[in-house]
Amino acid sequence: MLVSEMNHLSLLLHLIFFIVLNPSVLSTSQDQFVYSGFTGVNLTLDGVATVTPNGLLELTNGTTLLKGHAFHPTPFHFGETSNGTVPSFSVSYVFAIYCAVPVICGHGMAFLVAASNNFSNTMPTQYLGLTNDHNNGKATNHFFAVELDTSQNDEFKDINNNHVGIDINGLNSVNSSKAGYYDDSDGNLHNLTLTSYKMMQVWVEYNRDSTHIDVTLAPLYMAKPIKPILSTTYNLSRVLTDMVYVGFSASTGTIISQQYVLGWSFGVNRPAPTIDITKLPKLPRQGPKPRSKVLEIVLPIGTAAFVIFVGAIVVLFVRRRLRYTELRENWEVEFGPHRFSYKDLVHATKGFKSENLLGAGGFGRVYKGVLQVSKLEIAVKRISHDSKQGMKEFVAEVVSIGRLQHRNLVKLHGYCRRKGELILVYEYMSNGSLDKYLYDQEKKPTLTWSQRFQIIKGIASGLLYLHEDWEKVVLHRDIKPSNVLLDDEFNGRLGDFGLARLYEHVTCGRKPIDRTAQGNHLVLVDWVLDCWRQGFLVDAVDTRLQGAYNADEACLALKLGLLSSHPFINLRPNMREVMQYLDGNMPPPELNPGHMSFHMLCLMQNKGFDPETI
Ligand SMILES: Nc1ncnc2c1ncn2[C@@H]1O[C@H](COP(=O)(O)OP(=O)(O)OP(=O)(O)O)[C@@H](O)[C@H]1O
Ligand SMILES: *[C@@H]1O[C@H](CO)[C@@H](O)[C@H](O)[C@H]1NC(C)=O
Ligand SMILES: CC(=O)N[C@H]1CO[C@H](CO)[C@@H](O)[C@@H]1O
Ligand SMILES: [Mg+2]
Repeated sequence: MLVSEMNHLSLLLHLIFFIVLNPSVLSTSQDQFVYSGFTGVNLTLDGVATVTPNGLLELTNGTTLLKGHAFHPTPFHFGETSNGTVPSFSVSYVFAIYCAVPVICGHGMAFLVAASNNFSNTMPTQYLGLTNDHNNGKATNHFFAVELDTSQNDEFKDINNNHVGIDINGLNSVNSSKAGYYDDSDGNLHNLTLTSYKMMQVWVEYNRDSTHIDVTLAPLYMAKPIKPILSTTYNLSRVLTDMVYVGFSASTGTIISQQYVLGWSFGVNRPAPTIDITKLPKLPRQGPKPRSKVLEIVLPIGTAAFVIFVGAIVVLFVRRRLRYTELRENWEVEFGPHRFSYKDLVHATKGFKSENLLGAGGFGRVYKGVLQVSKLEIAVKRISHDSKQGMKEFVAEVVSIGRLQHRNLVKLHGYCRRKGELILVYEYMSNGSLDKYLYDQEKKPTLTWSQRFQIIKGIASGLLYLHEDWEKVVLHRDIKPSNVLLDDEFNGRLGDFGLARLYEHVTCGRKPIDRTAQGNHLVLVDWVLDCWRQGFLVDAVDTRLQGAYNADEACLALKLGLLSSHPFINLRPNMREVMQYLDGNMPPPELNPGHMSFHMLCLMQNKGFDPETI
């Protein structure tokens, strides 16, 4: 009575002791055990076999030509039943094999039941640490093993390099089968790769009565398949003795593989207890070092950001390039010094801002700008011009005009060309164009007579220079108040000369005038008549001048204007004479009123006037 109570107490204490000290051991007794992970488990290890800190039983460690053994520390007394018959037993374990080079792997591992736990006299390589070349297969070895063989050895008549075998006393398997399992639902064989480094479970069962040995294999998380992958009949009573050790053996050869056991259970005369697969330790990561979690997140985002960044830069760059693209041709090389870069002009005009717009005419818009480097004030005229035809000649003329230097001409600094566009860069005229004074009465002050007369003289002098002093005859052809510009000293200056040529046959709508001496006069006539009609003649009655003008000068201007447009060419004064009259170096000409019929005046005022028709 007392004895049995004490037994119960010690059993309970035992249980508590084990459960508290070693949570992975759920139950242990003389005829069964189960380890779901090996943390704190007392195993008898030799060779390179170790239990890792997180509870993995590692049989070999990744170094060549080594072996490792792990045994349950205490033997099992199989001979209890006295007649020496090996009892039924059952084992299950979870394993994984890592193979660095999947096509050529190390030799594998074995579960074994043996009379001894001393395997020091064995060899690594193909012997799996079970035997050596002398004792392989000898009855004195007294072991039964189930090999998971991952290399094919012809000397042992291996069927392939991925098989399960039943070994008695040696490595020439009694029976073997390629690794796999039979599906319970359809009975089909599914292959498994032992070296896949996937966790798999093995069940080995020996039946004492039938002497059947069944080996079943399945991926982890799969219930034990009904049909074993390998079955054989072998009376283990002829192999094993009264006392047996159970454990694992593995070896590496010249090629490395690593064998891990994650969980293990064993039962004598009962099924092996179920391994709690939720408690199994984690396998170490193998192969190339994986990227860290941070990198896994940061890298794609970083890459995407980088790609977007580069894309944006490219887009900006291309846009910038497109923004500043110019049209340059070989023939322009000689005009290099007169060529402006579009980029400079964009910067000078603050990107052609509307607040820099000076005005728009028949050819395009004119912008005020300041060149960044020289601080030179410029007027930039953008002319849309698609045709390439005549462009070379025109640019040549622009450049030759650019060489003109006269105080009554607006200097043409140079040009720039883009697709469909010609850009001319002029000297900036701070007081704008004459039309502003003649028509924009509110904004601008009324010009005094002396200012007006100075302007007339200036323009006449500018025209004279264009006609006579310059080696080339340049015709203006487009004289009108908006093309008479005023500098800071209020000198009249001619602008836009030569430009009409660009549109000679296109858009001007004006009859081209002969490049003859007579033609020159016509130009002046146009202008004087314009002034007369729109400005001076009106002013004579206009209160703006309030009679404050020199009657002689006004009369002279008028007479000159009319004379210059005299229908009889030989009666017209030439440009030099006009200049002399204006300067007062010659007495004013007499104007015969008889010559001035109303009809003639009409003729003279006709801008399409052609001398040849008279
Ligand atoms: N060099 C310049 N300096 C200052 N302002 C200028 C200059 N050139 C032109 N402008 C201004 O820009 C306006 C537009 O000039 P633009 O020559 O394009 O037209 P327009 O003279 O009216 O007609 P057209 O196209 O027949 O010459 C002018 O009215 C003038 O006020
Ligand atoms: C494996 O164990 C052997 C013997 O202890 C040792 O020499 C070797 O460095 C170990 N290899 C690795 C990869 O840890
Ligand atoms: C009438 C007029 O606007 N005159 C101006 C011409 O330009 C100079 C210099 O910019 C100014 O000082 C004048 O007032
Ligand atoms: Mg103009």
